[in-house]
Amino acid sequence: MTELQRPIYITTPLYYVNDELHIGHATTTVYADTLARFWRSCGRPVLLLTGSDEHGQKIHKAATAAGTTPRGFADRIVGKFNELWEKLDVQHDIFIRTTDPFHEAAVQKVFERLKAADLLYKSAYKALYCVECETNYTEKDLLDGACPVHKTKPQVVEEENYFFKLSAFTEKLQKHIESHPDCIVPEPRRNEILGKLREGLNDTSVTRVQFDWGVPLPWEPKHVIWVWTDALVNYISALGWPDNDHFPTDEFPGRARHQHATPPGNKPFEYWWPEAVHIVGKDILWHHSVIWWSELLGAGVQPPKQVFAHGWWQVEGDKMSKTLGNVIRPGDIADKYGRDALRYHILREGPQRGDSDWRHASFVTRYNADLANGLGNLVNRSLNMLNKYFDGEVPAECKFEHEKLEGLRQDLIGHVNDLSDRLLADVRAFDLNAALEQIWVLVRDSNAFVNEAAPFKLAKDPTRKQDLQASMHALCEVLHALAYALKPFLPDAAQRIADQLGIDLAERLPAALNWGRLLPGHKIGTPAPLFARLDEQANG
Ligand code: ME8
Repeated sequence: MTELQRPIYITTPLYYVNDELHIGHATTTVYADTLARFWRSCGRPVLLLTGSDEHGQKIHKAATAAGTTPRGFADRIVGKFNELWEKLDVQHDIFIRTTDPFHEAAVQKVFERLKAADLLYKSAYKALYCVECETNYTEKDLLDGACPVHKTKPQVVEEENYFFKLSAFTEKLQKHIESHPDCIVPEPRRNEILGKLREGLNDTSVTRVQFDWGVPLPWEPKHVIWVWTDALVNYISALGWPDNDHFPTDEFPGRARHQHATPPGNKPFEYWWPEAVHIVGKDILWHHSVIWWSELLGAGVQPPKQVFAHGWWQVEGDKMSKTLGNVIRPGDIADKYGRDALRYHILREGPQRGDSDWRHASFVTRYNADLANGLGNLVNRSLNMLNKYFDGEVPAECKFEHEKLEGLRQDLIGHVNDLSDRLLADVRAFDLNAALEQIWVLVRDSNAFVNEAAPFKLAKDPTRKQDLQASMHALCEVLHALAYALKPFLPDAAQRIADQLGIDLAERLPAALNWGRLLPGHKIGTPAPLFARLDEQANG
C-alpha cells in the first residue's frame, strides 16, 4: 500500500472538563485538524478523534465547587467544547467522552487483561498526588516541595490500592523506542523519554478507594480506576476495541461529524490502529508513551505508531493562568479576527517544536504582513487586474518576450510544481510552520513578480501585449496553486480564493498542485478583499 492509501488515525488528547478550553487546547487541536485536512486533501483515509476526559478527582472537585454533579458539570462543559470546535470548524470524525458506556466497558476489559497477565497487585500506597495533573510524584520529582507543572503542593495519599507492574516494561519500552526511531517526535522528546527510562520505571498505583467518580474495577468495585489509565484507553475503545462493535456512528449519535463507511472487513480497530498518531503537549508525553504503551503491551495490544509532542505557550512572557488573568480564549480571537487568523498564528508562531510566547504585537504584525498585505493583496490585485485587462477570463499561457521576466515566470512554475512534494515532506515531519513558509515564499515571490512585471504598466503599452498576457496567466496559476495549498491550513481563505477564482477545490493533492490546471477562457468570480488590515495598535 502506498502512503496515501494507508489509513491514518489522528488523535488529540481528551481535554479535562474542569474548565473551558484555552489557546493551548486549541493549538493541539488545530495541529491535529490541519494534519487531518492535509491527508484528506490527498485522498488518504483519515479518522480524527477528539473528546473529553470526565472522570477523576479534578472534575469531582470542580463539580462540587459549582454545586452540581460531575455528570451534569461535564455535560455543560462538553457543550462548550463542541461550540468551540464548531466555531473553529475543527473537522473531527469522533467526539468520545470517557463516560460513554462502551468506553467504560473497554477500560474494564483492559484491567481484566492486566490482571490475567499478573501485572496487578495490591499494596499499601503512600504517595504525593497532584490533582491538577492527576499524577503521582516522588519527593525527587518535586521542585521546592511543589508539583513541577502546577507549582502547587501535592496531596499526601495513603490507601491500599492496586499497583500496575510498570517496572516490568523498562526494557521492553527501551527496545521499542530504539527500534522505532519515529515513534516519539520530535527527536529531543524521544531522548527525554529514553533518558527517563534509563533511570528505570517504578510500579504505579492505578486504583483509588477514597473516591468514586471513575470506572469501577470489575472484580472489586470499591476501587475506581486511575483517571489516566482510564482515559488513555479511549484511543482504542473509540475504534470498537476489542470486539469491533459500536463503531463509529451507532455510539456517537450527533457526535460523529463524518459518516464513515464501515472499513473493509468491518474491522475498524485493525483498519485504523496500525497508523495511529497521538498529538499531545509535552506535559503529557510521559503518560502517552510510558504509561499508555505499557498498559497496551500488558493488555496484548501493539503501541500506536507515533506520538508527536509539542511545547507550551506562555503569554506575553508569563505562564498562562487564571490567577494572572492572562488566559487566551481561542473563541474570542476567532470572533474578533476570524478563525483563519487564529489558525495562522497558531501554525506560524505556536510551540510546535519548543515553547512559544503568545504576543499580541506579533499577532497583529504577522496578520498585517502575511495575511492582509501578503496573501490578501496578491489575490485581490491579481483578480482585479484580470477583470480589467482580460474581462475576468484567464488568458492562454504564453512566454514573456522580456527575458528576465520569463526567468521569474519559470521560477514560479518551478515553485508551484515542487510545492506538493515540499508540503508532503514538511507534513510528514510535523513541521506545519515550515509548510506554511513554503507557501509564503510563493506568496512573496508572486508579489515581487507583480511589482517587477508591473502588468498595470504593460497594459498601457500596446507593444507589450504578450507580456501582459504572460503575467496575468502566471498569476492565475499561482492563485490556483495557493487555493489548493492553503486548503488544509486556512480552509476559509482557501475557499474564498477558490470562489473568487471560480474553481471548486474538488481535486486531490498532489495532482491538483501543478502548473497548467486552468483552461484558457476560464471565467473568474467576484474579487473581494480576503483580510482587512488591522489598524489597531500592535499592543491593543
Ligand atoms: O492532560 N500550551 O487534559 P488537559 C500549549 N485530560 N498546549 C497546552 C497548554 C499550553 N500552555 N496547556 C494545555 C489532559 N495545553 C488529559 C489528557 S488524554 C487521554 C488525557 C494542551 O485538559 C496540550 O495539548 O489538561 C496538553 O497536552 C493538553 O492541553 C492538556 O489538556
